Amino acid sequence: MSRIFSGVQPTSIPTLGNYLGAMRNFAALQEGNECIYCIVDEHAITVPQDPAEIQKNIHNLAALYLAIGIDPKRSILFIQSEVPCHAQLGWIMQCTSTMGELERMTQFKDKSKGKQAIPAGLLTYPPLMAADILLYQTELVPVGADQKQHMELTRDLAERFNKKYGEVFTLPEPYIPPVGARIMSLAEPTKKMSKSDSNRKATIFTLDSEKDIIKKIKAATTDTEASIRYDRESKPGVSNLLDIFSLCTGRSIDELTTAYEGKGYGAFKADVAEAVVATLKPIQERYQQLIGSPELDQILDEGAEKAYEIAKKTLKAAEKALGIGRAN
Ligand code: AQP
Repeated sequence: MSRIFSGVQPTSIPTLGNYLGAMRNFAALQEGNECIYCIVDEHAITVPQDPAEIQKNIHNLAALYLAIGIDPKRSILFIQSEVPCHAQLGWIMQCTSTMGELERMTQFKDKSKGKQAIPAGLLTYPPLMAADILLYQTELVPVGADQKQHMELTRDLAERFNKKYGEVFTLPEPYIPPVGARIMSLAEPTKKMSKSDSNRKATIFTLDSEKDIIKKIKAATTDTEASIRYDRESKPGVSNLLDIFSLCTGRSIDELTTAYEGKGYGAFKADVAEAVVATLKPIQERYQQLIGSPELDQILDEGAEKAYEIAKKTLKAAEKALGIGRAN
């Protein structure tokens, strides 16, 4: 049995990338493990958010977590800002990090590129993420490949703190799936699929209608070769669709390329779209039953209480090790 922690930002409706790369594993990992899942709203405000919009996204994400199979009887589901220990340990982790290592983070470089005034929170996002994970003495963190560098930093910070002040934190391991860890944009398949992509055609959202899914996949960028084979370098669009198809059906890439030999992109895309619709439909149906339910608030209240009980112990131990407050 392992302690699992992961989070999703309520920056929009989660994408097919968020689902296939991370959230799908959240549900599977509940079997035999102790899981804690978080709506990381403090991470979301590292870039400006509309208050009404983020409020809506928090509720939508809570319902979606349950719709993908997170069982609140087995797992803890809560909102990051409702457990103040995250911001508190986040500060301690900021004081454990150096500017140099934070400036080297690829996500910081990407998200700050071209910005006149860079929010300081974009730079200090990784120490807050480290705090999220370390507060729960987490052993395994299911994430997509884009979080690998932040996971390495989390381990470095935990190790640095432990060496200097004594063993407070468990060193977590990332759990990055072998396939699906990086679902690419449908419009620019050399770039990852993202919630905040301004081109809405680039991204499939988990709550997209059947019509929109079909339309977006039909318009997905491929190439002029007209052959369905897997090659991330020279055929990123087709390879991305093959990954999506394989993950949605459980059929291997080899099986799919054999089955579609000699067939055109039109027929292939139609079948990929059908597989995506079939994967998302049951989630969307459960989501519709849950979204207005008063049970949702109760689950989040209980989740925050349970999370706080665990988190406060680690925070206290870190403060005690540092000698701050009257912790001794
Ligand atoms: N394209 C992707 N393929 C596979 N996994 C992905 N993840 C994100 N994009 C892909 C994984 O989803 C989890 C939740 O992501 P997040 O909400 O914490 O933020 P993110 O990684 O920054 O995802 P987005 O969609 O790109 O959001 P925005 O646009 O708001 O920044 C993580 O485990 C992530 O690895």
